[in-house]
Amino acid sequence: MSLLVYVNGQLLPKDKACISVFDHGFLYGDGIFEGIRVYKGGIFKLKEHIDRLYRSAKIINLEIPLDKDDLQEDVIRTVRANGLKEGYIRLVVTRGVGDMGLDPRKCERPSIVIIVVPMPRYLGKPLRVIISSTRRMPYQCLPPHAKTLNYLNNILAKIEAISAGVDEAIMLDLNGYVAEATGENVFIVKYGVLMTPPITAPILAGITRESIIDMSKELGIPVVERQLTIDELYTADEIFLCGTASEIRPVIEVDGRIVGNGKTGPITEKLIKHFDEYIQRYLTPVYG
Ligand code: PXG
Repeated sequence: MSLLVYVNGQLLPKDKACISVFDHGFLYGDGIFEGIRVYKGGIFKLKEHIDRLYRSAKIINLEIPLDKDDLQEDVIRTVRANGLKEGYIRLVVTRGVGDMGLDPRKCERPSIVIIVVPMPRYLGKPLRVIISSTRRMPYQCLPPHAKTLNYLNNILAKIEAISAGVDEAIMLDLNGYVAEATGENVFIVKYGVLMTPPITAPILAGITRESIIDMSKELGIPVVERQLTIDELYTADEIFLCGTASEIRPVIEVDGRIVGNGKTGPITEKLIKHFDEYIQRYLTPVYG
């Protein structure tokens, strides 16, 4: 059976699911999105993702033409229609169909798309990274807490990682402090403490990041949110990246330097082991 894609309230077969070339999401990247995981027939932290989508919408001054409950129902309906038990949901809201010119008033109604696809688990899979020369967009230019359709900044960093023959890129802020990876937040372990850049840094307020902080409290691991420097990254005992798609992935090499002993560190391992049990508690069931 072909995948069914939700487009503005309708479930359409994959090859019939289309958006106008006049949509400002396509023309200008004018829109927002969420990436959400499905585990064991349940949607992980659905409410948190829906809340973040509406916050992103507010930041870019876009009014989603559905209330939160209805949109949440439509997400569940799309997953159910596809019979998906494990996978990934991409929820996209654009400014809508307009004409040439940036003016968002030309767009009558935002477009809403929900795509669900199978996705493998990446939990625990090690990564090699570089520090990218492309800096994370500062909040003075684009509010980093809005998960917008403008990912070119991150894509340039990703291209740099690919050219360097590694898996991922860590981006710095304009002052040279660690910000985040191209689609993941960054944690390090140093002095026996788990550390991550604060929410005031130019980073996305990751839902996995929040889950890590939550799990650390449950496991009695001390967590500090503070600015991190490049040398702290180079000399960290452990580093991991976290995000919806990546889950929790240990970083074993940064700019050619081996992290710790080159294996998954003990605190990262503890969090990875706890993750599946933690997920269980935050699943919205899709199949009753
Ligand atoms: N930072 C950025 C810039 C992100 O885009 C995260 C952190 C992690 O947030 P969550 O809420 O997922 O823990 C993200 C989100 C992909 C992909 O295909 C991943 C994201 C965005 C776009 C694509 O891997 N991650």
